[in-house]
Amino acid sequence: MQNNDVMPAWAGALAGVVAGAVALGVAQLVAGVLKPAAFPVVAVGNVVVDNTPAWLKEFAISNFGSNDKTVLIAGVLVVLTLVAAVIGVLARRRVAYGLVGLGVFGVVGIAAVVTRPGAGALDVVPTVVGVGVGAWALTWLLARSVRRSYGDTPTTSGSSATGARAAAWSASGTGAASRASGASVAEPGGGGSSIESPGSPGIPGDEAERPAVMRTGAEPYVFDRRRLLGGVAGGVVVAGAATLAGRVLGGRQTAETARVAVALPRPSVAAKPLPQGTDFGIRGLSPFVTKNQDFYRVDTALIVPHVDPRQWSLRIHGMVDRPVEITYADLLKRPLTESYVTLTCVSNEVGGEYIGNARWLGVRMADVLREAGLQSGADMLLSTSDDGFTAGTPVDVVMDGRDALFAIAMNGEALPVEHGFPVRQVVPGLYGYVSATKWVVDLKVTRFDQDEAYWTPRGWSAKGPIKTESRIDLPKPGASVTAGRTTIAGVAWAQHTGIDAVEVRVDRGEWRQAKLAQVPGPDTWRQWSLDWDLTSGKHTIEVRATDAAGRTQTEQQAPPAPDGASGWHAIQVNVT
Ligand SMILES: Nc1nc2c(c(=O)[nH]1)N[C@H]1C(S)=C(S)[C@@H](COP(=O)(O)O)O[C@H]1N2
Ligand SMILES: [Mo]
Repeated sequence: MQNNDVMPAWAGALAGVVAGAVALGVAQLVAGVLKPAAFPVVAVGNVVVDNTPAWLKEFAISNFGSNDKTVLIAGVLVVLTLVAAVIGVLARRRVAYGLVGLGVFGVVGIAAVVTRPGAGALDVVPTVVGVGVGAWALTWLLARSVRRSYGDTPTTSGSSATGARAAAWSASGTGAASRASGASVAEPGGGGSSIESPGSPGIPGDEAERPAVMRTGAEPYVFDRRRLLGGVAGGVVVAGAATLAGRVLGGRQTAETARVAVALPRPSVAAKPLPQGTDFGIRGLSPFVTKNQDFYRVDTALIVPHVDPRQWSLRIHGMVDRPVEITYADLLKRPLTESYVTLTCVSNEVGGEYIGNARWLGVRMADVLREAGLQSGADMLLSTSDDGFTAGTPVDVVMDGRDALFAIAMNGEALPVEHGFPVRQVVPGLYGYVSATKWVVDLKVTRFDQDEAYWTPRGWSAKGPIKTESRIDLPKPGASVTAGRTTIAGVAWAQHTGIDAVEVRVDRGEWRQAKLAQVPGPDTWRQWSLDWDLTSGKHTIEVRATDAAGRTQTEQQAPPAPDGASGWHAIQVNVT
C-alpha cells in the first residue's frame, strides 16, 4: 500500500475528529431515548471513577474540588479527540485503518457500558449505532474530499492540485460524477453534492469497493478543501443537534419539572425554631445553615441521576419479615420529621470544605424498618442508589432514636437534583459514604460479614462515625491582619454527641476558651468565636474542640483514608 499524499494530514485529522463527534452525538441521542447512563463517554468515565485509587481520588478532590467530574469528562473528551484525529490521519491512507480504529473505540465503549451496574443488552445500542454512523461519516468525509482530476495526471498532489481544481470543478458541473444509487443516506448539510469515486459505486463504508481515491497518490486525484469543509460543517451540525436532542430526551426535563411541581407536606414533627444566637452573623464565618447552592457535593456520578418521582420507588428487603415497596406518593403521605443535621464527607481534610448544615424533611428510617420487621442478626442496611452506588449503615445507629431520615427536602425545598432528588438518606453522626445515599432506590437489610458497600473494597473503612473536629474560618489562612483586636471564629462538630467546648491558642501558648453559639441539638455543627489581641509578626493559630462526652479531639494527624482526617486545624497569619 502506497502512501496517499492527495489528502493532507490535517484534513484527515479534521475528518476523524468530526466523524468522532458525529459518533458521540448519535450515541448521546440514542442513549437519550434508551438510557442516559448508556452513553459510552459517561460509562468510560464511570469506570475510571470506580477504579481510581484512593490517593488519586484524594488528589482530584483536593485539586479540583466539586469540579473533579468536569475535569474527568474533559480529560476523556481530550483523549477521544486525539484518538479520533489519529484515526482520521490513518484513514486517509486507507479507509479500513480508520474503520478498525473506530471499531476499537466502540469495543472500549461497549466494554465500559456492559460492566456498569444494572446494565442490560440494550445498553450497547447507543455505542453500536454511534460507531456505525461515525464510520459512515468518516468514509463519506474522506470520499467527498478527494475527487478525480480531469487534467493531467499529477505526480505530486502539491504541484498539481490547484491546477487540477478548475478542471475538476467544471467536470463536476457537467454532472460527470454520479451518485451511486446505494448512497441514499442524506448528506448532512452537504448541499446535494455527490461522491466522486470513479470506478467504484462510492457507497460509503463499502469496504470491498473502496473508492479508488484512497488507493494511491499516483492516480489522478486531488484534494478538495472546500468540499471537505462543507462536509465538516454538516457533520458539526449533525453532531451538535444529536447531542442536544439526546440530552433533552435523557430526562433532565422530566425530573426537573417534577421537582418544581412537588408540594411539600407539612411535617408532623417540625424542627423547633432555631434558638436565638445560633448564628453570630460574623462576615466570613460559615453561616449556621448552608444554602443549598453553597452545599458541598460529593458523589461518584458523572451524570447526576435524573429520577422521575412518578417512576421512583424504594424497596426494602433482605432480613425483614415483610418486604415493602414504597412509592413517592406513599412516602409523602407518611408522618414527616424535620431536623437540622450537618453532613460531613470522610474525604474532608482538616480545615476542609466538605461539610454543610441543612434543615432536612423526611420519613424516619426507623419507622419504615419497624414496619418491615427487622430480623435478629441483621446489622447492616445496604442502600443502593439509582446509579448503583451503595452505602452500608449500621442498623443500631439508625434504630437508636436519632433523626435518621429518608429525606425529601433540604432547607424548605424538594431536594436539589444533585443532592439526591427525589429521596436520599441522612443519618446524623456518620460520614456520607456510609449513610447519605442520594437517589436511594433500594435498602437491603443484611450483615456486614455478608455484604460490602461501594467504598469498602476501595480502601475505606466499612464503618464511618464522624470524628470530632473544628475549623478556623476567620481569619483566612495566610491572611494579612492589622495588629490589635482580631476576631477568630469557626465551626466545630461532633454529630449526635454535640460540642461542649472550643479552645484556641496562638503560637503554642495557653489555650483560651472560645464563645460558643447556640445549637438546636447535638446533630449540627456549632459556631465559635474569640477576640484576640494580635501583635505584629507571623503567628500560628490553632483550634481544638471537646465533645459533650468530654473527649477532646486528638492532635494526632491522620489523612482522610481510611476513616476520616484528624488533627488540629492550624493557620498562619501575617499581622502588620
Ligand atoms: N448515590 C450516591 N450517593 C452518595 C454518594 C455517591 O457517590 N452516590 N456519595 C456519598 C458521600 S461520600 C457524601 S459525603 C454525601 C454527600 O452528599 P451531598 O453531595 O449532598 O453533600 O453523599 C453520599 N451519597
Ligand atoms: Mo463523602
